[in-house]
Amino acid sequence: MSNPLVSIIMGSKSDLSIMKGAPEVLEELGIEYELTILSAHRTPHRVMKLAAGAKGRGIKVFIAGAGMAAHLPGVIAAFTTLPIIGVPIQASVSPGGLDAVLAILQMPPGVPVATVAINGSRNAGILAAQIIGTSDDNLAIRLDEFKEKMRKKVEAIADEVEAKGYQELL
Ligand code: RP5
Repeated sequence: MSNPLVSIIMGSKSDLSIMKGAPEVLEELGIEYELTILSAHRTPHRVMKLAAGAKGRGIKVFIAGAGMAAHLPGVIAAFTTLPIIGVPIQASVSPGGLDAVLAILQMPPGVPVATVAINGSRNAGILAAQIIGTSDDNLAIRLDEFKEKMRKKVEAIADEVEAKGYQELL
């Protein structure tokens, strides 16, 4: 994409199937992004270069997903003042994803990273859109429409369960 506003990074190719929720929702909302696979531990110099140069390239928000000792979002935060949304990923050998949650949540004072739920890449995309939407009126309208669609969908289910009883929805 020619003018990406969101930079999506994940620690491994094995994270892609979970992280795809972020680019998917950004596409739904019409927001340009870049996406790559870089590791805080395996490719630290390239992470540093990408993070340090992002602001100059017009990036507004980072979404960084990693599992296990999930240092990627925090390492990006060390090199930029752009907001970073961390996605804790439940890796196959993880104790329920809590390892990544704590690694991303427990940033030292002065270097924050926003954190979504375990495997919450779609919410990370929506949050990135909402951050950008604070200074983009057209996007703010698209976000209102997005929420409205969600409201209607949930209300349709409420109407259905109220009319038919819960057994019909099982
Ligand atoms: C983390 O370790 C990655 O983000 C991934 O979630 C986990 C396992 O990585 P691989 O061994 O699958 O490359 O760095």
